[in-house]
Amino acid sequence: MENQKPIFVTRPFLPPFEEFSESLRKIWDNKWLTNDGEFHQRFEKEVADFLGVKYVSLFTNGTLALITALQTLRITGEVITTPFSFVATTHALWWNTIKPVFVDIEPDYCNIDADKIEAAITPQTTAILPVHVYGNPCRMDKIQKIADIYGIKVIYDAAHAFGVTINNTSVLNFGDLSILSFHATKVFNTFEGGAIVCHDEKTKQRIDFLKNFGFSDEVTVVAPGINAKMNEFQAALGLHQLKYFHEVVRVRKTIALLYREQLKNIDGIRFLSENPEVYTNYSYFPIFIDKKSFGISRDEVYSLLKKNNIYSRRYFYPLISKFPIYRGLPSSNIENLPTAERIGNEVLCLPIYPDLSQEDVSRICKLIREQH
Ligand code: T4K
Repeated sequence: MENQKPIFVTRPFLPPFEEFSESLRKIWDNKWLTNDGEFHQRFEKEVADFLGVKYVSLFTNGTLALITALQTLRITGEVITTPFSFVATTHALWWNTIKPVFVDIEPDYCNIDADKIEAAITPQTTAILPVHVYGNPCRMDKIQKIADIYGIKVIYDAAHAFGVTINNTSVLNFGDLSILSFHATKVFNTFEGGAIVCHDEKTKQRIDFLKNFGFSDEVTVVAPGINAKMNEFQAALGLHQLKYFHEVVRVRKTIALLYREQLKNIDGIRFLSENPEVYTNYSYFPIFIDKKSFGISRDEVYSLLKKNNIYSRRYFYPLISKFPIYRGLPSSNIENLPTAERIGNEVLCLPIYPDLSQEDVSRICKLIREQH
């Protein structure tokens, strides 16, 4: 069993190579490799239409999109955010010399607990930076209400939420800005890549200046911008990927349902809640293992799978608030984050990607079930 091929938590979906090679040939012939080329212009428009949003600005990755989103709205002081995310969420604040203020999460979807945000607001708070964790939407109405009352901005880290809709509307239409990641490990990838979604042309223009060193024309620099442009190879891949997205989600859903079926009614194993108003993208398949009722801990299950060449991941453990850079913050105190602490110790993301066979899913489930 130990020589079986490794099964990773994810594998990128790629279109047939022949399709992409046609685009590669064009890029080679044009010798236009980056800086708002033909593929970039097309992808930017097509992805906005596909997602049902007004404006998209493409980025070379999600982290630079996040850093630039904060710059776009001139966010300073303190920002309320979640400790249960990939570390890039909080790093984006650090890069803007903004103080992160962590608020606990709710257990159903693992998103920031909207009921706890208000108590964390101070005169220095200028924005809320929630994450649609695993692609499940935050309580956006409640969050917007708070933002409106206090006159602060909302930037959604929607790195996991490509294509996710709630009541048939893209989650990206909420808040002031949202950012996406098109990293290789994401449900929609352009090798690396990312985007900012905004709702008006003026904001898009500012974002586009900021991602191109701050240039507004050949000789004018309006802000200390950065280089975060998406190149033609990434954009060309994105165009091909769009065609396959819904099929990719359909296959991922089949795998998710299989896991739910084969791991159901086991004491000590819990799934994420499901929201019938949401079209989700099944970007991750987390389970939550309660050692007391299940018998062994999450880490023991993780190690057992690893021994069998199955590489599940503990997204998001450790909490961001535990890293040395952030653990000294008052809001990192464990008493402030009891649910995040518990979930961080219970979560295990199981492999999910289009090429994962049903036999492999069954083998993973069997290994887990046998521990109970
Ligand atoms: N906000 C949130 C909420 C995020 O989750 C992320 C990124 C960001 C912001 C920042 O967006 P980007 O700047 O990344 O666009 C991965 C990704 O690197 C990261 O993009 C992602 N979140 C995070 C949740 O996961 P690792 O360190 O776990 O990746 P890695 O290299 O261990 O890959 C996991 C598995 O995927 C591998 O075991 C095998 C497979 N894999 C990976 C790559 C890169 C492949 O099969 N092929 C590949 O090319 O961070």
